[in-house]
Amino acid sequence: MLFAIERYAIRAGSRCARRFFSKNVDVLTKDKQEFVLQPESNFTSIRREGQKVLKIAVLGAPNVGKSTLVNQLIKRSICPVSSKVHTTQAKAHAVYCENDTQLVFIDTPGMVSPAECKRYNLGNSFVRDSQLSLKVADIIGIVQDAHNVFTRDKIDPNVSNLLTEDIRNTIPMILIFNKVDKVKKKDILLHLVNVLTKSKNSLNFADIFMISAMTGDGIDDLRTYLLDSAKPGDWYYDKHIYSDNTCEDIIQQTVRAKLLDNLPDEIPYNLKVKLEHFDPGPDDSISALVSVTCPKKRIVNLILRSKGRRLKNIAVKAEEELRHAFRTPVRLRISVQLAQ
Ligand SMILES: Nc1nc2c(ncn2[C@@H]2O[C@H](COP(=O)(O)OP(=O)(O)O)[C@@H](O)[C@H]2O)c(=O)[nH]1
Ligand SMILES: [Mg+2]
Repeated sequence: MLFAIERYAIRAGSRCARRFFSKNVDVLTKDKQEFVLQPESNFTSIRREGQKVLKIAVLGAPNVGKSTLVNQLIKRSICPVSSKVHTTQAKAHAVYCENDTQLVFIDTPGMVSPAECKRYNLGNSFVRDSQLSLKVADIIGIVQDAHNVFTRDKIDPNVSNLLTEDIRNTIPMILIFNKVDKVKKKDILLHLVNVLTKSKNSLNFADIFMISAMTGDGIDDLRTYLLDSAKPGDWYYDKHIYSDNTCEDIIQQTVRAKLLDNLPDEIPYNLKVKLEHFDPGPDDSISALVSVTCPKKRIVNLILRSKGRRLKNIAVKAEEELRHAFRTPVRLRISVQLAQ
């Protein structure tokens, strides 16, 4: 019986995807719920014996590697990553299923002060999203950049301010040292563990992990730990769903992240990125057209410099990541225009 319901749900899901794929983005934005990445109401009501779930809030200062880590853990690049701060603009759920267990990661924007919100043109979601994600988490992962000598031996004050007494006493926390690939002297890691866990004001961590989200070192162990920590409960999402973001969001955020990586200073924070067209090919491939609107002619010229080589590079990098996100061939075109 369950199988039958599930098969029907999957067929309904793929019909939804087909419907979406055959329309352009204007239609999508009016009816985002239709896209297959979104949870289907049929799905969530299906209960299977033995299901387990775990909701993990991933917290940390900007640029410590939270999104890279979540992408590695779910084996898809759906969270935008760049070398610049504030790549992630709003919280997103990233979902990983293995056997009877579902992990739901909440990738949060880095913590910021109101002054930074203004400087980087950020919405209020930055602080609010992190607070919300804590309230619903079963476990909190605090990510530290083990290579950053300025910040690695203290928990970011914006992070610890979020951890109220109530949260500290009720939700287990784990400490995740990331970027260990860049730490040459490994005894530094031991020193960091002592500094962050042994003083009387230290947070109480259930476990500590040393990982490199970039190379994948330690990721399997961390995933296994989380799978083992899951508790009996209904899955939040159907097993085919891997993000609560729409496809449109994922494409836009990925292009924005590549602009952040490839343009100097704060220029990319002032660009408007919009998915203009999205089309599925007969072979399940995706073609997308993204527009980038610049506030000044000088910036249009900067992006198109070197006979468009820079833009080509941005498109190729974004395409690569989107292929990994959707696990299907992606053809991406980017158009650059001056704001009216
Ligand atoms: N060397 C190294 N770089 C990493 C690692 N994890 C993330 N990064 C880089 O750190 C930068 C910020 O990563 P991101 O995931 O966007 O950080 P977030 O702001 O915390 O989400 C990117 O350039 C990543 O490639 C790691 O384990 N090692
Ligand atoms: Mg991020």
